[in-house]
Amino acid sequence: MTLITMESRPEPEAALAAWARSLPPDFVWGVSTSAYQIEGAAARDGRGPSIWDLRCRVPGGVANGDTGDVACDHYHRYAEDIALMRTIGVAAYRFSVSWPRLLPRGRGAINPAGLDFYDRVIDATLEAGIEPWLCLYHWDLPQALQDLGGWAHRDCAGWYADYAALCARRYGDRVRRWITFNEFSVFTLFGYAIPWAAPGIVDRTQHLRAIHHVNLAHGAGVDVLRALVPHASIGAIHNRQCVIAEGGRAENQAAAALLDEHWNLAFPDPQLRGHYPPQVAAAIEPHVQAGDMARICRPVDWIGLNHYGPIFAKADPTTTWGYGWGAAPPDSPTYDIGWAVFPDAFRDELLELTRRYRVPIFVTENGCGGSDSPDGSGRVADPHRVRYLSLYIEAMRAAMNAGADVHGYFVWSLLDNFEWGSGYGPRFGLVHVDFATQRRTLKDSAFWYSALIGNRQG
Ligand code: IFM
Repeated sequence: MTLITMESRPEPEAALAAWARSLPPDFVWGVSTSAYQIEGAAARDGRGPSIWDLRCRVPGGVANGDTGDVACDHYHRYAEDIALMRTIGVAAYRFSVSWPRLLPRGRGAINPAGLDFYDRVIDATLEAGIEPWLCLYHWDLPQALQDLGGWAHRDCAGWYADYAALCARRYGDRVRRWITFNEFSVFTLFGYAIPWAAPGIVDRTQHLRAIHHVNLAHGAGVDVLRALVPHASIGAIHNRQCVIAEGGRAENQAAAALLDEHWNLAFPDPQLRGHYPPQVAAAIEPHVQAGDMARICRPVDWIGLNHYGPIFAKADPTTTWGYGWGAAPPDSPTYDIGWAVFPDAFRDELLELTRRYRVPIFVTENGCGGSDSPDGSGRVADPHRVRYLSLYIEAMRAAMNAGADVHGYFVWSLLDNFEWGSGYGPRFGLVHVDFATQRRTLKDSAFWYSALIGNRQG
């Protein structure tokens, strides 16, 4: 690893650093990853194919024809990656388990090598003094279950519950923090209505059924975890970003309202308030059975918020739901990959979540994609990410000062990784990965974050 002198490291602003130090000791500073995005070893040791393995083989499915076959080779390099987390000084590591690594066909025969892998990850994380936060689902459905209908099939909720029980029985002795799903609305919308993700289906009915069955799976997962891991602290991760009508124009308002329901409300509202938002409720009604809302609305201990910036909607009659992705105002601040930078929207989202759902919040993802690369000395300077993190953590501070019930913050991501349909183009890591050599280099932002959170390794 390249050594960078103290003088050259970016430092957090004094006021922000002092605030971070003043937080209660149980405020959680962490980093996040997900299985398909980092593990690689896609065909090793008995792992079965996931919907993303197939998506990567669809022409045009992923930029540059990239795949998660090797990714960051975390499957073999997890110890090095955990050592990097220790160097940064995080208290928590959110990762996901690959369902097809444990159950190659989604149900039935168990793959012992897959179970062993997460034993090793969990044990090494704990040995490093870092708390593992285990997410059961970050988008990599076993392909064998997709062949049966995937999330559009009501039984998928039961298949998921069985998988959750397997994880709970195996890891519940060491893992306290459990997450049922990551970003419900992203994988259902982009998987079943707008074909930007696996399985690439475009169908209103399947989208509605997927929404409902994923909600049922969440509820079943909470019940399984409560029953099998008595000390579990259980949450679900929601992506929420305010939806703005492109150009503020009247003809885009209806599009923004419907996208807001699909993107921001269709999961947390039924899970935490017991009902769907109005337009979704009307459309989904044929797929709801007696007792379902009680099955979905199960008490959780906290919710996760994944937030990057606002999104923009425009009317588009050619799409499944009549809305499309709009553009940010031309003068908006954006980062490298074109996403809008609006820290005030993050502050408002934290306050709105607190008001609407009244459960503790962890920011489980926030971060900045770029095209970082090492300079001649091997240093990876990423001032855009340092600035982004600084602005957004400052916004979190403002939200907390105004009453937002926030208990932790995780950067997306520890490593540069497979960014789904964008392949390996956008880099989100605090750690640069040279995908040709798998060499890891701490970026300036890693040093900055380490200084902010009070690196235990000092
Ligand atoms: O890489 C993704 C992650 O898998 C889910 N949340 C957003 C990140 C950046 O796009």
